[in-house]
Amino acid sequence: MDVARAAAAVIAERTGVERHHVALVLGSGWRESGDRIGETLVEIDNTDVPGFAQAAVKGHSGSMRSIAIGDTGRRALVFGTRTHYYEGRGVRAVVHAVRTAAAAGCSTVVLTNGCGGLREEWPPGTPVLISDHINLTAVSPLEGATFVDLTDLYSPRLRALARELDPDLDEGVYVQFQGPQYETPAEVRMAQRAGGDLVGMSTTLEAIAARHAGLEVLGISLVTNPAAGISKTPLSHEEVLEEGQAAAGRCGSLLARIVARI
Ligand code: 8IG
Repeated sequence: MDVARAAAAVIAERTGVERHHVALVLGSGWRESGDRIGETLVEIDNTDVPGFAQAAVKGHSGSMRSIAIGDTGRRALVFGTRTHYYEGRGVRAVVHAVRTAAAAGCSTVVLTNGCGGLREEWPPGTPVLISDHINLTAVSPLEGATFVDLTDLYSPRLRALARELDPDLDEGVYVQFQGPQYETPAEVRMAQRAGGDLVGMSTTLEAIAARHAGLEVLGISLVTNPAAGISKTPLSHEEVLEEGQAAAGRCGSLLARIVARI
């Protein structure tokens, strides 16, 4: 938490504002959407902020931005990249952005990701609200006897707001695997039988840390590929980036309208 406070202090100094209100973490396929949230007032290199590392995944930018939310005077803190658990920097590094957001004054975090879809009615390019999760990483960002209730972890209030803005939005259960390899078809079948709808390599650890830090959480996945065994073709990261660009219109407008109403 001390590193998060140090990070928030640098953000306050560089942006000239005491606090930010809403934080967003942009996952695979969401970068262009992030450009549509509002006017970027300040961009800060991740390497200038304590605890942040350069982007490890192609298509993620290694910076964070302070964005004006309309003319409300409110600010969004947009992280252009995230640290994944598979990078091996430990769980604390994975949830550092979320803890920094809380230390920077945010009361809400919007966690976005690119993921594999388990439902045939969700072709690549479909955004899906996360209604709940299954954390298969076998780790937690919480230490010691920290018994946090995760009922309604993904805010029913914010999900209702998102569906009001885009009535075609579906919801689903996100299953986090450690990665970095994609699932085997057998693992995808397991996720299906366990009640999952989406498979990915992020978000659940961040959501847990966010709840612990008192943040309201909204999770939105962009289905960028059918999960292994559901698709006929092998998975590729290029496909992920292409689908993100193709979906930027719908996803960007959704993000902008949600942030304006949070
Ligand atoms: I983008 O099919 C993206 N991320 N685990 N499985 C997992 N993570 C992903 C996938 C996928 N697609």
